[in-house]
Amino acid sequence: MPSDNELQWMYEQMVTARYYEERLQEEYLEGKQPAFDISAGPIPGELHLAAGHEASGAGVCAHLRDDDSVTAPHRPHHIAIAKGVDLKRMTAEIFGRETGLGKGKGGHMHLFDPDVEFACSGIIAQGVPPAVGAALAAKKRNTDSVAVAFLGEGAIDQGAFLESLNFASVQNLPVVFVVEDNDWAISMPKERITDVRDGSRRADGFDLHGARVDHDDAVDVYEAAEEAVGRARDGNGPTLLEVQVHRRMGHFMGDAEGYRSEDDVERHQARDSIERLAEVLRKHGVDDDERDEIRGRAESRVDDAIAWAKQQPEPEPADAYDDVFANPPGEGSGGESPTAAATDGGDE
Ligand SMILES: Cc1ncc(C[n+]2csc(CCOP(=O)(O)OP(=O)(O)O)c2C)c(N)n1
Ligand SMILES: [Mg+2]
Repeated sequence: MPSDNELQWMYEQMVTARYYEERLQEEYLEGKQPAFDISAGPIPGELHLAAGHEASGAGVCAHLRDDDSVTAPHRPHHIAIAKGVDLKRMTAEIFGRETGLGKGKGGHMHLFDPDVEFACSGIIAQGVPPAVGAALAAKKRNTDSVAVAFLGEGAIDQGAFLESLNFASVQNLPVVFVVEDNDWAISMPKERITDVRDGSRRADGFDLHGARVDHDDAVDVYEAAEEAVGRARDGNGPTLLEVQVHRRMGHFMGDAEGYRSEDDVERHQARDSIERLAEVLRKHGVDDDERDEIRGRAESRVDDAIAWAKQQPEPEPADAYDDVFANPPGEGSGGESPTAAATDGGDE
């Protein structure tokens, strides 16, 4: 059972993530209507929200230190927040600003914060082999840091994931694979992806530990992750942990969800892990005022981060290729530099 401090910490991460995404939603929709123009407004591009996944990020990251590595998928905010990613620079990145974590070039699916060893990617299961690499590095350096790879249940047939399970098992690496099962991969229901309802059973095929948490209860996730992260830290090898979460919203902002029945939406919205944790806090003597104080602190932090990010400068177009190519176009590779294109009138 988490301590009272840990319960409050998890609650704070979860309400921060939920409120952060509510605020991002408002910003995102600005300028996108009436015909949904994905490139318009202060947050251009796609936006995948994780409302209903918060218990998984908080329950797992409660056991991690700054030097533990985390890789996350395209729905990363709740995990990034719980891992301690710099909220201001993360927000600036999402708004495409110069002072963002990736100088505004990555957007919300490509957040990298080396200070807390966090990375995410829009490519499904992409983060799994790098997490295994980080675990191998930790083992070779004789440190006790661990690596955690988060992925969606829609990614569990990726070859890279299955190869990673095998390599981690055979090398006894300090890594935890966390599958967030929200029943959907865009419009594809889980039963059309796999006949294995309990994804953690795949661990058996590689002789590693497997566990499943059947509902997005932060305390249950905390306890399952305590065992998995502890096993990794103690040198006792990898774990595949599946967590049932709920996708309270569409796959991405603007998803009309024509493929999804009303019942399914209601079912996913009925289970709110934040409300469940509030109930646990109540039972542990944390009264309404104290919970309001936590929420208030979380909301001010988010509001400050968004206000700060919106004041940050846009990147210079001439810097578009910096940090992107090893041999930038126009510097000996035969291509044309963006600066030259801009002065020539370009070839758009
Ligand atoms: C290699 C790869 N193939 C396809 C896609 C397109 N794609 C984006 S999200 C997604 C579904 C992901 O489902 P899941 O892993 O369950 O995560 P969820 O969105 O449910 O959190 C797909 C197929 C991609 N990004 N990368
Ligand atoms: Mg999914």
